[in-house]
Amino acid sequence: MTKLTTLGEYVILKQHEYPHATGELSQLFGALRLAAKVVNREINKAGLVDITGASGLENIQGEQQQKLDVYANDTFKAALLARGLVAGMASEEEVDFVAFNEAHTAGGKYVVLIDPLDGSSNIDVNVSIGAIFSIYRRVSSPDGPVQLEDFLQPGNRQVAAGYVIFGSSTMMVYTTGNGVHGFTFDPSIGVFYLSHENIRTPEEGLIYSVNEGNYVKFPEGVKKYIKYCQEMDPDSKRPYTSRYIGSLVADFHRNLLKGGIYMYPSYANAPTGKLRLLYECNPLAWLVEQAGGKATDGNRRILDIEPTELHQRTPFYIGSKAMVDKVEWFLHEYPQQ
Ligand code: P6P
Repeated sequence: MTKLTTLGEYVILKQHEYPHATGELSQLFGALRLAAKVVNREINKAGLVDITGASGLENIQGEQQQKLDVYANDTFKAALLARGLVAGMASEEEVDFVAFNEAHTAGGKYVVLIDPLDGSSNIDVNVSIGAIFSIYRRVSSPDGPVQLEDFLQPGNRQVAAGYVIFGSSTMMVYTTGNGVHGFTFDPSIGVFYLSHENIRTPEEGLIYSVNEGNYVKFPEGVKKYIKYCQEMDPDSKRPYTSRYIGSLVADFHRNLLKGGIYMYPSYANAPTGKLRLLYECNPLAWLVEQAGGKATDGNRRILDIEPTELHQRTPFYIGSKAMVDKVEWFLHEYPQQ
């Protein structure tokens, strides 16, 4: 007999495990859950209504903003604002952080950083995409509006992190520091059911994910590691399998469950990599560590990087611990000339 536990019930059941649990984090998850359902509905209709395709606008990154990017950003923002627990939000789709200064949010003790729809260039070709979120307690005085310092905290200070993957099924995967738990959405009744409790990622994986089209630009150590993955060595089950969807949440989710490594190195035209530290790398880094994996920039633990800018990027190596250790070895053995 399987147990039917919803995301809402599970968060409340487990809230006693949060330090200083006051039920507020549970309420915050309610906002994220609601927004995920609303965005999921629009994504599922995307092929049917004129909401796909470019919005004609650009985001802070100068990337063509897809209409669903904007819709997802506004939906998460509205849901978080309504709860009154969040003092402000930073987003890939917002130039600066957004202070929630309304009277009912002034004392909000949390800030949320989000990539509301990562991989959105895949929307029109029906490839899985995702939302990634990261939650901190604010550090500035609750008597005043939220400050930049509330958002520029290292990933090791997160109180919750997770993602929603909008794929063949929609799932929410999160951690509050007590393991990683996955919930699958049942659209017929509009609930997320616990489907993957205490996710552990295999210490060794057989999948490597990187855009090999950039091979010639990669650091020497990355080139050597890719060749290592492709060598014939049955004892170590090589060659590995190459899988790269071009949608971070989809590649990460598959590797989390099956084992594997995702790499987005730095190279000449991306000297600090492409992925953003605060709302892409930090939340996924905490999740993978909570599941037994590892995440670095090639030298440092992602979660220990002290942020200096809201939209700063970082080289990103994340996944099965033995695989991340191995690429780090190659990076140190073959330092960039
Ligand atoms: P490239 C999507 O734009 C994204 O941020 C991630 O979802 C994805 O893994 C990566 O960029 C793909 O980048 O340069 O390989 O197309």
